Amino acid sequence: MSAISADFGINDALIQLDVKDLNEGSSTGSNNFSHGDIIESYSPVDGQLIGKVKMTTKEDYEKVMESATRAFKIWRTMPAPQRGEIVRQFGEKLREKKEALGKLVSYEMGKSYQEGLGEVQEMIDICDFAVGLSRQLHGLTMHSERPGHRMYEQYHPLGVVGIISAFNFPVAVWAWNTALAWICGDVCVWKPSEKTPICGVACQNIAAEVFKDNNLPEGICNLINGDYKVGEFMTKDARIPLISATGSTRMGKIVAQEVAARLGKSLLELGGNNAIIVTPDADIKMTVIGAVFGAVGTAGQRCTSTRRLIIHDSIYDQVKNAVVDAYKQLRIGNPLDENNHVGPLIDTDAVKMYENALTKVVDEGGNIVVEGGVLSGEGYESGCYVKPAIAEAKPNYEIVQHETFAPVLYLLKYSGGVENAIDIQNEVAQGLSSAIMTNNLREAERFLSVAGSDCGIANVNIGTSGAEIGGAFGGEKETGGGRESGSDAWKIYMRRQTNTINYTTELPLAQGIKFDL
Ligand code: UN1
Repeated sequence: MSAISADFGINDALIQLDVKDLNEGSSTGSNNFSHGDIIESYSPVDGQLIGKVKMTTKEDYEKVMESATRAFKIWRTMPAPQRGEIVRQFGEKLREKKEALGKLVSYEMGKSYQEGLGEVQEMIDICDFAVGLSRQLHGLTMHSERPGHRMYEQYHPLGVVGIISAFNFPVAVWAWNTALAWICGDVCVWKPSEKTPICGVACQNIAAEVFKDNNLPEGICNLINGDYKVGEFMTKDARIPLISATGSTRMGKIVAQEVAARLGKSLLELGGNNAIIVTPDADIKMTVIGAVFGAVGTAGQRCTSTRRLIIHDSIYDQVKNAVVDAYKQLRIGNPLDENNHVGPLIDTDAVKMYENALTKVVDEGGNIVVEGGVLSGEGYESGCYVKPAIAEAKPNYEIVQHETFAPVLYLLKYSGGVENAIDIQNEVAQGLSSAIMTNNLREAERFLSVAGSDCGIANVNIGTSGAEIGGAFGGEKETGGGRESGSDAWKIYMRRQTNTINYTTELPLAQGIKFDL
């Protein structure tokens, strides 16, 4: 194994987060209800067992729901700015534990330590955002058509919010949901990915401590463990008005149907197939940084990872050569070692999908320009380390239409005007993130116009990944249509009520209807 650079090692982190001797799920914060089969978490970094948790059985789940429902009745009556104060304290705790949690994220998920820290930073940022928002949950006041009447709208909490999150952002996506849901007055039940359960326990511990310190009920924050069957407890449960789910489009379609069948609401953040358009007016140096970080950062396992570069034919060779050269600098290895750029994939199933994608693109006529492959030998014992690969392809290849959660970048060529590149970009089923590299105002504005990118995120002169929490995050089409984190995404966590108050002695009806008795 390559040496871990910081003095503060993974063991110290596990101790600080109270997940060191996690054995059979004995430490899931204050509400440890799970008694089912054991899930073992192995690190993709070195293949070592990190800890074990127990799955949540149906009976366990019922206890969680009882606790959550009870807690909601108390939490919802607390003024929103006071709830904001609790979220502020949670953000402070995250600041204290940033290194430890960042390290655990890196070790359990496999992203670089820097990215692990960045993920915890997103949690801190959303807490700050939520604290301010806790004084701004405002509705509108309208003019009534009737004299002596006042009409306005207000927002109330929904109740129990169910959160299903993915392995690739094992802590931040939960925080985006939970920080907002909490200030809105909701309580949360969270099922993290069964691939990163220890991150879930660590977060639960941190949050539980804050609620305990403030003499608040433990059921405001709840953790359940398990696979999709445990998720189903929530998606089919009419006591949960909102399910926020992050993961594959396949999973999202099932969740959407189950939740819709009981007329619940769902907030879906699903697959992306994100492209950067590179026009003749692009700054090549910036393009290379944006494209390489977008394609190989988090080993290509972000929803916002760059999967396609759509390059104008006049600069195609120049851009291709610059990106290929940059790939030669990439160091692949232990993500806790800050010298490395690329860590492992999450597991060997992900490695198989990566290999299949490379075989498929060649079968379809593609041309590999940066060779892929699975690494073996010292430091790569987990079998999860792969080489970031680049293939020249055609936009209509089946594999190019598909989201492969791995560092595989497709180079596509366009000719003529920017509208042709936009057409290629929009041809896929997914609609999360998109970018254009250009110094040409007309091209940039065209890309952002109604006839431009059809994605939830459209950037100019930055890459597709690394969205800030202040904006609404999410995408269209098969990405699911949900919006999380910033802007007015809070509204999905609340129910809107329209109130009309008559302060006269008459009872005039709306629409001028006469109803004399
Ligand atoms: C995800 O991959 O599910 O924009 C979330 C980004 C991050 C969030 C990604 N802020 O890449």
